[in-house]
Amino acid sequence: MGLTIAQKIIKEHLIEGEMKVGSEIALKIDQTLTQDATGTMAYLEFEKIGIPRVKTEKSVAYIDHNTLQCGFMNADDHRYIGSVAKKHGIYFSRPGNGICHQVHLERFGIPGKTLIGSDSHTPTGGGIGMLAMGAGGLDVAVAMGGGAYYITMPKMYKVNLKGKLRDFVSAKDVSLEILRILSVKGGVGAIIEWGGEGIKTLSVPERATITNMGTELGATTSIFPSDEITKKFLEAEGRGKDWVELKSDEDAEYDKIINIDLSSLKPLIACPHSPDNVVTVESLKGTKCDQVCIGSCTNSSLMDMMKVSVMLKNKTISPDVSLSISPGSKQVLRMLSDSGALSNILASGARVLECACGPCIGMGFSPNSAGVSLRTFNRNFEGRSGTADGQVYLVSPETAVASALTGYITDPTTLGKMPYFSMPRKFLIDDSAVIEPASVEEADEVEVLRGPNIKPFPDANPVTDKIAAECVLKVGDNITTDHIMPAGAKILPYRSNIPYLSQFCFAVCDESFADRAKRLGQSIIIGGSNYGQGSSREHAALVPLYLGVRAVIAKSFARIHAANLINAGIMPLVFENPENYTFIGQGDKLVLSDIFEGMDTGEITLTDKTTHKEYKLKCYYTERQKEILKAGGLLQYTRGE
Ligand code: MIC
Ligand code: SF4
Repeated sequence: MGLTIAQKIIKEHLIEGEMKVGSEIALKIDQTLTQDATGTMAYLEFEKIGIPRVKTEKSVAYIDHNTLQCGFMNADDHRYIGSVAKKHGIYFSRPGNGICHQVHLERFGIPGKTLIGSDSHTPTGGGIGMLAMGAGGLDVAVAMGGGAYYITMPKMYKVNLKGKLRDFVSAKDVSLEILRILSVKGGVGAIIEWGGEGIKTLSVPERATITNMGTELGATTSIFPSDEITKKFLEAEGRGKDWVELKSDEDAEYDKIINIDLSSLKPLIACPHSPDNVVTVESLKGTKCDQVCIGSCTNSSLMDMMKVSVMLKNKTISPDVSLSISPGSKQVLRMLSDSGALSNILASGARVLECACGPCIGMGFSPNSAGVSLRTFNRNFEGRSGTADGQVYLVSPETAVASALTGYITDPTTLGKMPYFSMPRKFLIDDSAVIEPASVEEADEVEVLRGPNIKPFPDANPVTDKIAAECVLKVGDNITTDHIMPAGAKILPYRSNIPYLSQFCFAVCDESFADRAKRLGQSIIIGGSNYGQGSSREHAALVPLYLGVRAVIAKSFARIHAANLINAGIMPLVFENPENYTFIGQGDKLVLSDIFEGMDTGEITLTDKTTHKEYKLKCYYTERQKEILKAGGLLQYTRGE
């Protein structure tokens, strides 16, 4: 049997395990990336592991999330990351250089290599044929130290594209279409390979928009072949020598095949508050909008910005709309500026923000009360924009501009013909904002600079044979890590201060959660399906650990979050019969017994002392995961404590 692209890369990087769907495999990791909001924790963990220099081929630390500096915290964290990177062999991308995924694609990604990043949108690298996955900070720290990355061998899905996108319909609409088809759970446990004749019409940045948003499907990652188009992109970046061809075998087998005709796609829009809540833009036409934001790691490439520029040329945005534009990288911004395209944007009345995540993570530019905000981003979870009742819709850059001009949700295909623009054959190369690490000889002299905002890790809490604890919180389906550990400009600066962060845990669902959990000392959470979807932030596990959460029992879990729970020493457990979720109430006294035996048999008994009922729970831990849980987490396990 032939192999898919992902299977070929996995085979080449396999350290342990069998390439059998559902079994645990260990992969050699060639490259890592971190961003600042998860990076401080990842580097503190790396320091604890105690390896002097990274063992990867390339590791890069980006500053792109926490760029508003209201007080010393973020600036201190930037300084810490810059110094720790210099000491341990990591390249440092300074604030202003751009969003990690955009810059990594431009300057560092290599087809056929493995990449893990402490950010869930790391699969953006799949746009040039990397096997790129989001991971918890601790997993990235271990990989930097030369350790393997463990995943469950995924299923393989294939999306075949045919035809060609019409004017004003773009890669973002392809992402929304696949979300409409599969939903935010539809990619769980799978790698999505994109192929078919239609991919020849998509440039690398367009492919990267699609692999970026594959994260919203819950997929392990998404990948495109590395072909002539990839080669041209790398050549334009002055990195033609990094190109290798990658394609699946003719007789590769897939668990699911989906066909999409690009020619028949219409502009789509994801309504509040989920990326799979997709309808046609046409169906919402005439809805008034207050704010439009263009940028984020999904739609901030030069191509996206050029489209925006030509559509805005000689036009002024609606006086009722506030429009922000954040180019994805310094390369993009300089090219916009040098070509004169930036001028159209500025003249239109748009506000140009720095090359960073910005509004996507609530780092400024929150909408007005109950404001309708159209964003070219990838997530519209409730409250994420920083305005609790903000109504965030996800759209393409084309729909964003059309709506900013009219002041109403507007289908861009009604605007006639897309104005002409051309893409340069060579990109402007300026790596001056990437600081090289110190040489091995000089590394000892580098001082790591720590600010007062760095607080110690929560204490490990090794799993015991019996856990008796109250159900402190019961939540529904599709709970995101933004519910568990919200982000935003006010909270993000405390990513290295778990005690401070803890007061905001689950505040979106229940403001009393943190106090109640603390008072109980130890507790259990009950969740629905796809618990922990969204970001890779390990804080969504470390903060509950700090608050005494010992286990989360849910109908199902999102991949990265389940791994983060285990890494933090918290047991993720799954209802054998999902209907039993209904019978357990918040406040019930729960007992998990004979846990060690249950970990071996894969079945643990839960007794609800309040209702006097018993339920069977499933756990699918590998030998390694059992040891991690018994050690109280991956850090303790790695250090042999
Ligand atoms: C996000 O888009 O939610 C983030 C912020 O980039 C996160 C990482 C984080 O929480 O720091 C992600 O996607 O992993
Ligand atoms: Fe940054 Fe938003 Fe992308 Fe996360 S999704 S990396 S916050 S731009």
